[in-house]
Amino acid sequence: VYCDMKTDCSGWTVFQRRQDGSVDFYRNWTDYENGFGELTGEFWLGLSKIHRLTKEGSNTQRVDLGDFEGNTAYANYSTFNVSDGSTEYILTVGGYSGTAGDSLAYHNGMRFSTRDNDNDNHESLNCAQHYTGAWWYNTCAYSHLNGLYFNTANDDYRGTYWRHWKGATISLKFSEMKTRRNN
Ligand SMILES: [Ca+2]
Ligand SMILES: [Ca+2]
Repeated sequence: VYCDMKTDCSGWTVFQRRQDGSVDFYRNWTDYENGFGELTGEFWLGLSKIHRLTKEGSNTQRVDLGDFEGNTAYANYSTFNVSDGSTEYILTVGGYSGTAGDSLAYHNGMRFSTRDNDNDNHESLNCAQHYTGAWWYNTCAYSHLNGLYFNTANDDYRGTYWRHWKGATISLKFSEMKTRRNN
């Protein structure tokens, strides 16, 4: 079994991590397309790579979360893929199981949006600018793991949150998003 920095021996490829606020996640379309950060620390792997990882076969996504009190939770999606750049990286997720609650269903079928490319469903707002993040915004977000990183459990809609676990806008300490091929 081949294992490296971004693919552990269980076959998961991590494509997002937040843990200490060391990397700025309020970035433009090109950065989200190509990726940024450090694979050993905080990073976004890149939408084009996430598309390539999920375009064939069927894939699972797992989201691991941690709060500032030492609690952890996860969300597992037995269906997961991200479309290509020509369709602005539409998210497809389904088959939820886990302990965090399903805060991605609201984003199923949405295109990705960044501050300089508004593809959300909110007619009067640029969700990425308003929420200071980048996500598969609807009108706007039930989960927001690329938001601002706070060092406490702030109640701030611009933060990194997962509505069905800690509440609509309570900042998390840790997040990791990963995918692997279903057998
Ligand atoms: Ca667009
Ligand atoms: Ca909009």
